Amino acid sequence: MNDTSFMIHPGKNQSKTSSTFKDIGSVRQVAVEDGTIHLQCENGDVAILFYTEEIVRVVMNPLQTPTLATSVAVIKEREDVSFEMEEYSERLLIATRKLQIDLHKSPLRIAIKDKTGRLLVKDGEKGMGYTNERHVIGYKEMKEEEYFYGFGEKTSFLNKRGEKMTMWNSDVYAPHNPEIDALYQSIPFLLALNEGKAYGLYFDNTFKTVFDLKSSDNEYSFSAEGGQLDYYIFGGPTLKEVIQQYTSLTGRMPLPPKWAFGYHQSRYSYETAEEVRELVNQFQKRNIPLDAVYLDIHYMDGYRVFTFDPFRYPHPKELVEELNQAGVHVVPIVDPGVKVDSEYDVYRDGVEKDLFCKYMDGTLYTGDVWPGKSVFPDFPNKNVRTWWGNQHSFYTELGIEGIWNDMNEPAVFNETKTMDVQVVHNQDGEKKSHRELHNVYGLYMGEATYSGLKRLLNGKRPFVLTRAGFSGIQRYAAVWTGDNRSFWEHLQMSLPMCMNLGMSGVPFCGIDVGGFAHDCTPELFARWIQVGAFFPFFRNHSAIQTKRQEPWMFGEKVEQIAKKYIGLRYQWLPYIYTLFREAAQTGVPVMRPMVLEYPQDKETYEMHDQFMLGSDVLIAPVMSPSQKYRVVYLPEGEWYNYWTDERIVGSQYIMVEAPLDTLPIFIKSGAILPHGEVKRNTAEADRQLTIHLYGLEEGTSTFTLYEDDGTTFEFEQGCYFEQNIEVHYTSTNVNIEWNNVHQGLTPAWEKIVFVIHGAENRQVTLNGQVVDSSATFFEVRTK
Ligand code: MIG
Repeated sequence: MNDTSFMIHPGKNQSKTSSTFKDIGSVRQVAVEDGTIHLQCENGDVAILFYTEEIVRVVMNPLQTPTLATSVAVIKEREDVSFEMEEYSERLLIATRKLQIDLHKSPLRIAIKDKTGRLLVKDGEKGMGYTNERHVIGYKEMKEEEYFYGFGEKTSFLNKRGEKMTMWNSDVYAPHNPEIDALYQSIPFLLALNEGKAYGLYFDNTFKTVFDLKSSDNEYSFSAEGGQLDYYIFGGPTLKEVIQQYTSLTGRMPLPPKWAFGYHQSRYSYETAEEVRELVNQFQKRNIPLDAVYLDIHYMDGYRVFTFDPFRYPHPKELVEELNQAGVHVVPIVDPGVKVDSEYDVYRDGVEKDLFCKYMDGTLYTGDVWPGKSVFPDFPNKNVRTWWGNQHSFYTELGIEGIWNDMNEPAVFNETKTMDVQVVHNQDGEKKSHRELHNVYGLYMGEATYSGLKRLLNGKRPFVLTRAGFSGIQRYAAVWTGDNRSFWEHLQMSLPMCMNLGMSGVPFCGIDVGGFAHDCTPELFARWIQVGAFFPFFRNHSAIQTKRQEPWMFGEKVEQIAKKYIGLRYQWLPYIYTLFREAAQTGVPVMRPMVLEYPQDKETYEMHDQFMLGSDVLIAPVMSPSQKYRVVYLPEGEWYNYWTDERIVGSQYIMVEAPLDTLPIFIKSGAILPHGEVKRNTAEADRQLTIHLYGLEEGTSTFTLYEDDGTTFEFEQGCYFEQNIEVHYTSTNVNIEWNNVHQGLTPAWEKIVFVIHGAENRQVTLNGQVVDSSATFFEVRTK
């Protein structure tokens, strides 16, 4: 892939590109129609429109009146927002109740402020414009003390200021390193933080886009190889609100089935049914929890999707049933490439119905992938997606409820690594080049897969895992970050990668625990599985010909460590599940960078090596070899060491001892942390719920626990359980209130135990009563 050549910035290709840049120029005429402000400018037109009082959209089209159509990423209908507008000779002032736009007319420069007049963002020196190759580009000012997050799936650290990033879905097997800017996902969205306050910018353009926060110290640019300069500004003012606003526009994750949050085991490949049986046996024998096993490409008959190899997997239905009986789900891989084979029904049917990608002259596009010469479904077309979705009855009839989509950038074995950009998709009647729709191919495949499964599963929640995607991918699939390696550096990088994915609207994400390529070592594996247990998506996966990575492959000591942390994942599930429910409702991620919880604390702004799980839990993994101590930053407040209950005041860096079996975990005082039980898998219900209360000196804390059946969509009809736990601490008492918020379902708990940490020598009451020690359902313990 050649670097883009149209970027306008000092020092680079100046002579070549600066001559081609054309500023949009001055505003000549202003008109308002249907709530849209149209600006006719010297060198093109601009439209400004509000989606909500805090979301404004700006569209520039150099050639014609801007189209207000959106990409597939945007699902929100524009609200009817009232605004006031005042026109002066030099300026135009537009205000909703939450945002103000201060528009300078000649040349057109836009400043967006909050209702108090605080500047959120304004155009850079250059404003917006385009080049003679019709590349559109916008510039925004970077304030001196401003930090940048989001951008989806990117290598390197948390704060992206100083980076230049390309959005072009790419299969990157070469080791992921800070230099690689285009990976499998394209999420042209950023969050900017200045003095604790944030705004967001989403660039709704599916062509190859570039964000350049590197070439200038005081402005950044975002540009695209085609289409319009079409972007949304989210007014925040907090980072969490920016995420909520962005996900109100591009959608949120539907609640996945609970089994998707358990421990998953994968390998490229478990090559035979016998191997899979033996694998599951080992988990059972060794008492290690397991919720899912993945079938990589070897399960197929000559890599034909929607088939099983008759020799390696002769009776798939029996195998799946047997595993399902044991509470283990089977997740087969499904790639987009369909083998060209005139005896293969999927190929024949798709050709007959005209469902594969073609060139303008009608010839089929073919490319080489695993099956050899292959064709590719034209996913931007709705009929194609329905057809593809329906193919999944092949799997659902066997009892499969989860699908793993890979190679959907799409990856093709050729020099450009993808489909010919000259291919023309039929987007429901509109012909659009692959150049324009490349970045959304995986998103459309995700939609096809998720919707197909949902139709076929009769009320059960589907699980889809995807490698490629675009803004909005959270509506259909969990994301894993592709082919990492068993490097300590990749363990380190996995934190900021997933934190930024989470801030980019994708709460359900993870990495290949243990590393995909290269050989993992016992120490690296132990450290990786510890922290992996607290990532949103928890799957161990490794590549063919690398050291095997099942939890027992690194000796007895490491096996015990793996078992301990996989077990911990299950214990923590009631808390994690509640956080996922929150993510589904608000978009706020489960795995949170420190800055998301402590936006006023400058220490956190670039913190990439520790994270928060929800608001109350701090995870600080060890990520270097032979390291037995690490420095941890504890923000304001008081904290408890999860393992020792030691209380430590915050606003300081501390040194923590962390021998190989210890992942440093700190709990904020006041936290209410529900624990279930270690069990074989999520198919087993918790009989006991243990609620850990981390004592405050004085004050009140609350937590609302969420629980449902874990498998169906009945929670949407009210079939769920929500309990509010409120704890009042005084110098003499701990009063726990256990109040039902919603009881559409009765959880299976036979016993509820409150464990009080700290808050010594106080009288404990539950809903006003002193708890009788002979009580059978409720029990209170102090630690
Ligand atoms: O590398 O299907 O990222 O997880 O095991 C080639 C084989 C294709 C790439 C995926 C990886 C998967 C592998 N695939």
